[in-house]
Amino acid sequence: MYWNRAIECMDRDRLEELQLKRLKEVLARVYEKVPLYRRKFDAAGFDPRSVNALDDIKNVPFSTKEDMRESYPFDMFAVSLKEVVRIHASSGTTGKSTVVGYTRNDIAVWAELMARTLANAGTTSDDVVHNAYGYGLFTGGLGVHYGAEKIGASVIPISGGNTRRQVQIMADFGSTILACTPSYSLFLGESAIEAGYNPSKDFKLKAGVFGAEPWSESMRKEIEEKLNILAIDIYGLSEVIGPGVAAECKEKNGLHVNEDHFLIEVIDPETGENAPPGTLGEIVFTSLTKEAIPIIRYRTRDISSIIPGSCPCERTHARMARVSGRTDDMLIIRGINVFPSQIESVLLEIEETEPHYLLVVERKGHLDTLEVQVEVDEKHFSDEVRSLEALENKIRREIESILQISVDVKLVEPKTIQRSEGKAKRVVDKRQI
Ligand code: DLL
Repeated sequence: MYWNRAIECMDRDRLEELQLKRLKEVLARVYEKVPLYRRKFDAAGFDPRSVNALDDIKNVPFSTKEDMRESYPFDMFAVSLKEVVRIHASSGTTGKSTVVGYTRNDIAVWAELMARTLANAGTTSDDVVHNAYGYGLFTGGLGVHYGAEKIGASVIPISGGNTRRQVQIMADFGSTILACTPSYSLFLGESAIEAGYNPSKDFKLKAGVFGAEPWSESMRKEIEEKLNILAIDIYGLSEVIGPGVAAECKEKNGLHVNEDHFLIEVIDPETGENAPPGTLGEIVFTSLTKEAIPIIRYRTRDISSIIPGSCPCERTHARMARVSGRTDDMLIIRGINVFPSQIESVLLEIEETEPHYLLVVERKGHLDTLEVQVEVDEKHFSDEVRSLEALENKIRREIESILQISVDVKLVEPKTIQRSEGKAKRVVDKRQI
């Protein structure tokens, strides 16, 4: 099902004409309005007026998460705050988060793209959308919300957490579309069974839109079987717009990128050169229409490829393969982006611990857990058990206040965490997805 067939199945030549027109406009706009881009363009000797073909994008300098951090909070905005109607944020690599803004028009575009995404899963105005993505600074909750309202579906803005209640509401309200992270959908299914429900009989669910974290074909199979639904993969990132950047159609053979609004490239992360279609590399996006915070050749650190050939659904927009990894050390735990450096910065502030730590990530019964093991210094380790417990609690609270997810902290004896001669191994990810 299409939300906007004319655009989604647009003739490619016309689509590329539209992209080129929008690319020229956005380059001129950021050069004028955002000092960071002006500096970058000037330093690289790039004149935005020199772009005459889409391929000329390769002459444009990249932008990165570091640029966003340096511009914290609003320096990459191309409009004044007066024109911004919404602010979202996601984790940064250090204490500072990555902040993004939306004008009224950006919100309208976002709603349109999320309507397309939800329509891909068959959502219509007859549906009840159970939206268990988090509402708040995270873009998942409100992104799905606006798309579902645009379609005219009935939205249940349940947000995350309180799983027993979610299960009951899903059954009582007759939710038909589930929106949440793929791991949470399995946890919901399992909790429903534990509570005595039979998801195939007691729920009216027909499809789910799952994303915000990596998942696999085998996980899709499990979700589809357990919940008796169609499960599609949806992708996005705050810097580009949030969810709504790309989504699978019912063919489930790649995620159609909303190319009328975003230009996608795949590059070799080492050389920065464009990679040929079908080759894995780092995904780079340029937003073509964003007003509040346009991003130009933004290096996502996500690894994927562009799938050559056309899709039987007749959509002409390029398809990207499901995201298979990252070029950096970002972890996604229960849908929340976590950088080891965020935890490190907390540990470094704590006098009683040594700067040796290990993060152990596991998936226990479909839910991710994070254990932070950290060495206590010699002096404090001889202390009594009670004060060690108090220290564990203190560290846990500080980390939780920064990450916004629960963690376990385990203090270990001095010199027990394995030392490395090269790059320290800080993370053990035992999840198999
Ligand atoms: O996770 C936006 C989103 C919300 C997407 C709801 C889909 C559904 P951020 O918090 O900024 O935004 O995190 C973006 O999450 O760079 C990827 O590494 C990862 N990610 C998002 N979707 C997928 C997916 C939202 N379908 C980061 N598969 C991205 C794999 C994903 N990874």
